[in-house]
Amino acid sequence: MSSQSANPERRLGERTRGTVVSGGGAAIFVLAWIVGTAVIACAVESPLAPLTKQEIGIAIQVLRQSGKVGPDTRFPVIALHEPPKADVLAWKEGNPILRQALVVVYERSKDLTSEAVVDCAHSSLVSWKVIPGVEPPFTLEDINLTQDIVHADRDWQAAIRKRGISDFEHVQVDPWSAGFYGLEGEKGVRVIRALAYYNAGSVNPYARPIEGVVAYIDMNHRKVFKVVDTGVVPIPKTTADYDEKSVGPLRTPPTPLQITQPDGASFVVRGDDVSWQKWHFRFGMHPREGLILYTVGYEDKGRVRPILYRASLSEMVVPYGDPGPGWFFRNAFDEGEYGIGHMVYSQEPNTDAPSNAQFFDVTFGDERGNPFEIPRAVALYERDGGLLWKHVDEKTEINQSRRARELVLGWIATVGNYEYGFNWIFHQDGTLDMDVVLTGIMEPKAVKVAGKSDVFGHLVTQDIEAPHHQHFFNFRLDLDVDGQANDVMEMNTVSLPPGPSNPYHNAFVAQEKPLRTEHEGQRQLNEGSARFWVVTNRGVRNAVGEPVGYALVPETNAVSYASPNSSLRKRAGFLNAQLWVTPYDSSQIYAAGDYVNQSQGGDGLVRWVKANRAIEGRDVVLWYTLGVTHIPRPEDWPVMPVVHAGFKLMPVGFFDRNPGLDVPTSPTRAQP
Ligand SMILES: [Cu+2]
Repeated sequence: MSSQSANPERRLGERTRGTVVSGGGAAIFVLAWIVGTAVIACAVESPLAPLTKQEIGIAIQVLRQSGKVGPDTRFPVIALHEPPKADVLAWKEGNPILRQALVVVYERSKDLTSEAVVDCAHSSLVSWKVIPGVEPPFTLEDINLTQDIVHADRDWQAAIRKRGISDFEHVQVDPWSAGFYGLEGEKGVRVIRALAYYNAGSVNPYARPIEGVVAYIDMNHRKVFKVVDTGVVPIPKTTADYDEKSVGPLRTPPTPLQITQPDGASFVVRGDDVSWQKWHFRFGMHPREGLILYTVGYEDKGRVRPILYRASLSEMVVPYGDPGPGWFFRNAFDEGEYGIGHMVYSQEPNTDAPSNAQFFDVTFGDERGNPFEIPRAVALYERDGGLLWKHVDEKTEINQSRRARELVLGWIATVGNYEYGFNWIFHQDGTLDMDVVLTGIMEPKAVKVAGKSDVFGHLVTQDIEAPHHQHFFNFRLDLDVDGQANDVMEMNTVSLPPGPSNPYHNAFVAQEKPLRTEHEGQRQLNEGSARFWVVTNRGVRNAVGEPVGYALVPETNAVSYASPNSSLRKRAGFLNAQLWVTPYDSSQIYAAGDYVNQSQGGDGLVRWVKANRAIEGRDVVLWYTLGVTHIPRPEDWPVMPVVHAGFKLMPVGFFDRNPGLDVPTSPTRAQP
C-alpha cells in the first residue's frame, strides 16, 4: 500500500501543522514519565484525545510494576478512560486534564479477564476489577495463531486431504467467533471456529472455499478439539481475482477531474478539535468503537449551541441465514468480538478519500501492550454537496441559488473478507448524516452441483453461492440539544377519518407523542406513518415559541429474520427495536454489553431497560439500530460495489429559519 500523501499527516491529539490557528490554545503538559533518567512529557490538548504512545507505555508499565500481570498476560483493549461528562463540559483550555487508561487484562492459563484503570499522569493504578465468566474480544495474536494451530492438527489435515489438497501452505484459515450454543466442551474455554479456503494460484482466497470443514479451537490450550466434516463438496475451480490484470480489458477512464482548494481547506483542526462552517466537534479513535464523535455543536447568533455530546458505533452484528453446520454460528459481532476500531486500515489517497483529504494517524496498543501506529486511519475532507437551495422569481427572473459544501470525516475497517466505512457528513443546513459504506468480498459457499444453489443463498458463479445475510449496526447517540434536559417525541403522520372535519377526505396530521420511559422508548420503524423521533429541549424556545429540537430520521432499514428464541437474538437484543432511549449513564456504552465474545445474551440494552427509568426532561441517549438485508447478486462478486446505509440527525425547530441562508453565492477567495 502506498504511503504517499499530498497532505500533512497528523496524529490524533497532536497539534496541527500547516493550519492557521488564531486564539492561542497552549498545549498542556500533563505527563511526566520517568524511565531511568529520561523524562518523557507529552502534550495532550483535550480531555477526550485518544491515548498517546507514551500514555499506553505508562499504563502497561504501571500494570507490570503492580505485580498483577506476568509475561503471559495479554491486553485485548487499551483505551482512553473518558473523564466524567460534567468535567469535560466544564473544561476550559488551560485547565488540568484527567488522563486515565482503561485496560482489559486477560490471563490465558486461567481464562480470567480483569479491568484495570491507570492514571497516566500520576503513573498509578486507580482500580483493578476481576470480571468473572467473560471472554475479551479477539486479539491480533489469536487471529495470527489460528492458522498454525489448525494446520498442525491431524484430523483437520485428513479432512483436507480427502478433498485432494495436501499443500496446506496454500490453505488460508480464517478465525470466526464461536458465539454461544451450549455445545459440549466449550464451557470456560476460549473458543474460535476456523474455516478454510484454498488459495493456490489465486490472490482472492474466497474464490475457493473448502466447504464442509470447520475446526473448533481451544485457544487457552492452543489446540483443535473438534473437526466438523460434513462431506466433500467440490472445490471451485475458477479464480476470482479482481486486480486490473485479472479483470480483462479495462474501459477508457473518464477524463481527469481535479479538486483544487487554492486557499487550502476551510476547516481548522486544533488537536482533536475541528471547526468548519459553523460546526464544532472533536473526534477520537477507539480500538473497539472506532471513531467517536464528541461535543458537536453549531454556531448560531455568535455562540456554539450543543447538539450531541458523544456518538459512536456501539455494536454491530452480521448474521447469516444458513442453518448448515459450517454456517449456523456465523454471527460476527465485529465490534464486541473483533474490536472493529483495531481493524481500521490506512486510507489510500485519491481513492479511499479524495485528493484534498487530510489524514490522521492513529495509535493503538497491541495485546502485549506495545503501541503501534496506523497511518492515514481517518480522513477529513470537503466535497461538493450539490445544490443547497434555489428559487427563481418568475416575475423578475432573478435566480437565487447556493452551492452546498459538505465536510466528511471517515474511516474504513477491513474485517476479514469485508469492508465497512463510516462517514459522518456535516452539512451547511445543520444536518448531520451517518453514511455506512459496505463493500469487500461476500462469504462464499461451494455448491454441491454446479449451477445449483440451495434456498439459503444465491449463485454468484456456477460453483459458488453466497448465503443470505444481514448487517446490523447500533449507534449510540448521546444528544444534548441546547443542554442536557431533553425530551424525546415520536412523530407519526396519519390520515384523518372522513367526516365533518375532513369533508374532502384529504386531511392528514402529524401527531406528536412523548416517550416517557425506557419501555415507551423502544420503538419500531413505521414507513407508513413516516415515523421519526425528535429530541427537544422545552427550556429553550425557537422563534415560533416551540421547544428547540433535533430529529433522528431513519432511512432504509431492516428487521431481523432470526427467531426471537435464537442465540443471535438473545445476544444481540438491540435487534428487538430500531430505537431505544435510555437516561445517560457513563457505564452504558455497548448495546450488547461490555463482553460479547461467547456471551450467552441478555446483556446491554435489554438488561438496562428492565429498570424502566424515566426519560422525560433528562439527559437522554438514543440507540439506533440500522440494518441491511443482503440477498447476494452476481454483480456483488467477486468484490461488491459499495452499498450505503445510514440515518440523519436533522434540526427541527432548532433554528429560526433555514440556517443555510447565509451561505454566500461563491467561495470567498483570500485577498493576496
Ligand atoms: Cu453483505
